[in-house]
Amino acid sequence: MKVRTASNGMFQPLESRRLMSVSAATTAPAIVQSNFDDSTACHKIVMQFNTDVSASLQASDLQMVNATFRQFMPPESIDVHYDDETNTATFTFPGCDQQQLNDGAWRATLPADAVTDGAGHALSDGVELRFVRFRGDLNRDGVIDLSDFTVLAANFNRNGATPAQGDLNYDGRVDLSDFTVIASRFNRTLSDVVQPPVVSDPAGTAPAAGVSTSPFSSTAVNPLADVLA
Ligand SMILES: [Ca+2]
Ligand SMILES: [Ca+2]
Repeated sequence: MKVRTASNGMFQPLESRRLMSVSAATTAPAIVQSNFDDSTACHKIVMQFNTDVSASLQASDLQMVNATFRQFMPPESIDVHYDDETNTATFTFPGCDQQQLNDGAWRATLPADAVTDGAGHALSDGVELRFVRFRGDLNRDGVIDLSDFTVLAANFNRNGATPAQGDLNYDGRVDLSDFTVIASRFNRTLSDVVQPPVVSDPAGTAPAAGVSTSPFSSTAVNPLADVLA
């Protein structure tokens, strides 16, 4: 590739390495991919960036809301590890019981202005990751029924099993403990199993019981239907 230089007006070749450096300095960082991972006992939210944002990224940049319970997760319950080689941030939840998210419709938000690259450029776009955690719903269709039981039954007494195969308590084996979880929720949906708190203030001006008083609590919370939309 050739570019016109300011010194003599002639086209001159430039090393591709130099061009990449110029591009990186003028392009806003972006999130390449993001997902919720509950395949291990330590639940994670993984976000990969297209450039190094490690200097600005903090665990508290991620805002976690369980919309079913209208609860904000306190930022001190969140931790983050950054992989410099892949520019991947892995958020974990040491403040949660067994480092696992409760059942519910969740929203994980990383605002665009929360993260910058080394040159101070903010993210081109933030991300709002919406997902449902429903223990026992192996095929993730929103109801625990015969389809889920069939998966568990096919793997019963299996060692080295994954949660998707029916190991719901993460002990590596599908057995009666896991069967009990599905049996206790059989033919039920998420809204059947987890009930949002009753809000006594119809105007919605007072926080519901159990709602966190974290700094995020002033942010509007969408109802379940909105989160699942
Ligand atoms: Ca299911
Ligand atoms: Ca198990």
